[in-house]
Amino acid sequence: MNHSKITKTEVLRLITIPISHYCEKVRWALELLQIQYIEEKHVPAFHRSVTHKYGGSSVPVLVTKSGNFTDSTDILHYLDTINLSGVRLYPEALELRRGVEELEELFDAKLGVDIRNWGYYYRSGDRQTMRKAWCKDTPLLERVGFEIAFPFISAKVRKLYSITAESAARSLAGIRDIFDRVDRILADGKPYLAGDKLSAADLTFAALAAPVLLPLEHPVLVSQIEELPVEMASVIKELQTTAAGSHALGLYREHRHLKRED
Ligand SMILES: N[C@@H](CCC(=O)N[C@@H](CS)C(=O)NCC(=O)O)C(=O)O
Repeated sequence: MNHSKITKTEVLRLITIPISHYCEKVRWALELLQIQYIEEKHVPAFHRSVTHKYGGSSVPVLVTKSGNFTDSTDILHYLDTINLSGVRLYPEALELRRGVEELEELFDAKLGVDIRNWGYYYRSGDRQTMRKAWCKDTPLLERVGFEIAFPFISAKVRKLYSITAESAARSLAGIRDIFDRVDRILADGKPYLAGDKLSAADLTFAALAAPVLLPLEHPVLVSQIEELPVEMASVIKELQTTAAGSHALGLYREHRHLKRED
C-alpha cells in the first residue's frame, strides 16, 4: 500500500491498554520515528467498545486519516512508510528485510503470547498490581468499572488466554526457546539481530521481552523485582543475564529515551 507522508498537523491516535507489550512496541516505534501521537489508554474489557469502532478487537489500534490499523506489525509498516525522520525500521535490501519480518513474526506469534500468559499466571489475580498495569490514565468510568468488576475481568483474561499452571510452564519453555534462538543469532558478536542497524526485529524483541527483563527506561514499569513472587524473580534474573536479555536491555538504554510515567 502506498501512503502519502504524514502532514505536520496530523496527530495520530493510538488506542492501548497501558501494560500491553504490543502497545509498547508501537509506542516505541512512534517515538523513535518522531511521529506525533496521542495515546488513549483503556482498561481491558472496556477497550473493546473502542477497538470495535475502528474495525479491531485487540490493542494496539492506530487511527489515522489514511485508515485504521489493528495489528502492531501493520502499524510499524505503515509508520515506516510515512515517517520523515530518516530512520527505517525495515531495510530496503530484500533479503535483509525478509529476515527482519520473519523475526518480527516469530516474536509476535510466540514470545509475546508466552510472556503475556506466563506473567498473567502469576499476577492477574492481584488487584493492586493489575490496577497499576491496566488503569493508569484510563477514563474515570473504566477505573470505577475496574474496582467493581476486577474479579470478573481477571477471570475473563485467564479464560481468554487459557491460563493454568501447565500453560504457564509451557509458556516459560517457549520464552526460554526464543531467548536461546536470539542468543545464537547474537553469538558471533552481532550488534543487531539483522544487519548493522536497529530494525523492527530488535525493537519488537525488546518491547515484547520487556515484562521479563524490567528495563528501567520502560514507561509502564509496574513492579520492582523485589516485589515479585520469588519464582518469577528468579526467572527474570536468569533471563536478564543471557545475551538476548542484555541485548534488549541495551536497546532500552540506548534507544528508548523516555521518562518513566510513574
Ligand atoms: N497480533 C496482535 C496482538 C495484540 C494483542 O494480543 N493484544 C492484547 C493485549 S497484549 C489484547 O488486546 N488483548 C485483549 C483482546 O484481544 O481483546 C498485534 O501484534 O497487534
